[in-house]
Amino acid sequence: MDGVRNIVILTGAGISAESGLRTFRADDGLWEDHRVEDVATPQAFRRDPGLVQRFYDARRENVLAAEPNAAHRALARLDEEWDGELLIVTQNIDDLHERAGAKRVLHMHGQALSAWCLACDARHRWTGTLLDGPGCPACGEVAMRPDIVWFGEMPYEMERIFSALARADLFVSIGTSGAVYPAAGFVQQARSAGARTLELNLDRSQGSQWFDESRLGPASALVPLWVEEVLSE
Ligand code: BV8
Repeated sequence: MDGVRNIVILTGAGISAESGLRTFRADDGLWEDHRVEDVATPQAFRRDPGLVQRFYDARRENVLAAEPNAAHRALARLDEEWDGELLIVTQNIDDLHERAGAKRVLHMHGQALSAWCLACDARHRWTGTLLDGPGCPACGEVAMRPDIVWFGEMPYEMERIFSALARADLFVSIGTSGAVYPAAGFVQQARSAGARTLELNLDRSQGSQWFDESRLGPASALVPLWVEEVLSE
C-alpha cells in the first residue's frame, strides 16, 4: 500500500460476533436484556451492584468460552508481519485479539478478565466471579469492580490513541456501529490528519459517510482478504 506506514485499526463487537459473543444493538443484542443505564454506568453500580456484578460475571464466562475467529487471526498476522506502525484500538472487553496472537492492542473500554480494586486501585487478572465479593489479592478489601469503562467514564489511554490517529496514514474500522463516542469520532480525526479511511462491516455504520471506502460483509471473510492485500503490496 504505497505511502502507508502507520495504520490504526478500530474494532467493535462485530469482529467477535462470529466467535459467539453477542453485539450490543442487534435485535438479540446485549442491551436487549438490560437497559444500558442498569448495567453499564457508575450510577447503576452504586444503585444495584449485584445486578452489575452478575451481568459482568456472565460476560466474563462467555469470553472465557469463546475462541478467536479468522478476522482476529488475520489481524494477528498483520501485527506480526507489518514493520510500520500499527495500533489495534478495540472497544471490546474480550481478549480474542490477544488470544489470536496480536500484541499491539489497546482496550479503550477495559477488559472482562480484569478486576479493579476501588480501595487500593490495584488491577488484577480475573477469571472468576465478583458477585460473591472476593477480597482484593493486594489489600484484602472487598471493593473490586469490573475493570470496564462505563458510560460517563473516560475511556483508557486516550492520549496514546489521539497521537496514533494524528500520525495515521490509514484508518480501518471493523465491526462497529459508530454509535458510541469518543470512538465514533476517530474516523473524522484520522481524516483531518490526512489518513485514508476504510470500513469493513456487516452493515453501513452510523459514520459510514466519513469513510473513503466501505466493504460490507462478515469480518471473518473481509478481514483476511484485506490483510492479504496489505501484506502482498
Ligand atoms: C465519555 C464497555 C466523558 C461496557 C462501552 C458525543 C455525542 C453523544 C454522546 C456522547 C458524546 N460523547 C460522550 C457521549 C456519551 C456516551 C455515548 O457515546 N453515548 C452514545 C450511546 C450516544 N459516551 C460515553 O459515555 C463515553 N465516555 O464520553 O466520558 C468524559 C469526559 C471527560 C471526563 C470523564 C468522562 C464512554 C463510552 C464507553 C462505554 N462502554 N463498553 C461493556 O462492554 O459492557 S461502549 C460499548 O458499546 C462497546 O464497547 C462499544 O463501544 C459500544 C457498542 O458498539 P459496537 O461495538 O459498535 O457494537 P454494536 O452492537 O453497536 O454494533 C456492532 C456492529 O458490528 C454493527 O455495525 C454490525 O453491522 C456489525 N457486525 C455485526 N456482525 C458482524 C459485524 N461486522 C462484521 N462482521 C460481523 N460478523
